[in-house]
Amino acid sequence: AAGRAVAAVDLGATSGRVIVGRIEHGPDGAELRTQHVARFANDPVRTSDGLHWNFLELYHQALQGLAAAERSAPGKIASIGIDSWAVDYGLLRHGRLLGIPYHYRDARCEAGVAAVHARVPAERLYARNGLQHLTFNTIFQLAAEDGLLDVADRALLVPDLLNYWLTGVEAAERSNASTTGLLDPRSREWDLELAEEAGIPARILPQLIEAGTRLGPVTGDAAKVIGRAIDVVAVASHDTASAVAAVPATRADFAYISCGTWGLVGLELDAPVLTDAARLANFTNEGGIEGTTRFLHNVMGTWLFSESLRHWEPGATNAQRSSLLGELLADAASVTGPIPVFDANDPQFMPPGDLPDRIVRWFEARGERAPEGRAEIVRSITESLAVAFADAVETASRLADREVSTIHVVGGGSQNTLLCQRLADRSGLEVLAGPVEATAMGNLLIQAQTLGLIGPGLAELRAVVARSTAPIRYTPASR
Ligand code: LRH
Repeated sequence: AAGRAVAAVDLGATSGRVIVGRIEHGPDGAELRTQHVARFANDPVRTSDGLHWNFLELYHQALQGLAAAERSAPGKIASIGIDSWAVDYGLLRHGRLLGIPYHYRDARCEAGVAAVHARVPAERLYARNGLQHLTFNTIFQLAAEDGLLDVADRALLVPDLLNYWLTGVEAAERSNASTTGLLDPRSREWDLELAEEAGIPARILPQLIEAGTRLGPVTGDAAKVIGRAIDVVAVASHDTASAVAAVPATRADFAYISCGTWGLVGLELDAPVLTDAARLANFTNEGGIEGTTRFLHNVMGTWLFSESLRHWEPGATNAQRSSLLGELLADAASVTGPIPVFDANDPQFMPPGDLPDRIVRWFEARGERAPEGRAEIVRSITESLAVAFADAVETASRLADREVSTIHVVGGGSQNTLLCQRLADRSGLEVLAGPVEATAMGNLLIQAQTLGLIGPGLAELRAVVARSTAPIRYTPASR
């Protein structure tokens, strides 16, 4: 295994990165060392028919990043794994893409919700698929395809589509398939009966595979661009699944928040919770590795910051915006007096556009004092996220009847010290923050397990992360 490395392509809703990982042997066992070899923006594009991902650009950047990975360790990269945000897909016919994949924030989903609910009531849908109602769940998006399903012979989720372009293998990796609304959370098989009821042709659903399946080498032109025909491994291709796998928990009674564009707040369970109470609390049951369930709630997440900054600084780069956010958070920390708190779960914050204005109007509509100026708005977002996160942890613990002693925050949002401290204060629980790159680490370590570079099992994967990074501890302020 000497010198062997693995490469992760991790696509988030605002940026993507390619990271190379190596296993080293530390005093207590295997550790993971990571190196960023590429970072790129993910800027969606609006055309006359709606909001799309700049999909070819993402593929191009992934290939360039993988070429950089190969150059960084010539001949050493043993495999490649791809993960991304969930739910979005491309439709194909005879292997050809039938349109530019839509962004889940596109407004067309509403029509799909009405179409599906007319055939399958919400209660029945939850009993079958266990998913929190989000207008963009794949089942609703597919129902909004307006005739395209008559000609399509395949739907591939984003990482599966990229894997297909790289290797020619069509498959649906299960963790991400669990976000479509067409997978049975108990059997982990496609629910073909539900698909038929919802008017979705079964033929478009590809064969399901487990994370850790070897798909085969990169072929054709892609291999030339990368520089070598490296093997592709299907990882836990839902970014949240990879992030939760890489939570450095050392005990069982933890909650997690995978905090990026979205804040995914919940518990890891052995089985789905499909009760009416879980449905009404809008909790989801997604599938993780080793048959685990991600029982969680989607909270708006760092989108509230990033979309505000996009409005304030339209011409800035991602890097400029994140350094400005750092300054605003420092100012926000010293804002005194009562901080206005809004409902960070309110769907009106979902579409792109002037977010600070929507926040101000949220308060005005209720006759409450709205935050004024950038620093107070940033503080109000932070406080509102902390409240929503703490609520979701408490609700998860109640619905699943499980004690929680620690909240692990991973992902980009774990760098937000004000948010982590306020979460500890609001929840009364210890918060352990980091790693920032949990998703990429989960991606890399599932490959490392597939190749036998580390031992098998989720517990070992977590132990590697825990040995490789030291989370930052936040304790609740005494009240
Ligand atoms: C986070 C995420 C989340 C989904 C959303 C669409 O990136 O995958 O788990 O709900 O994107």
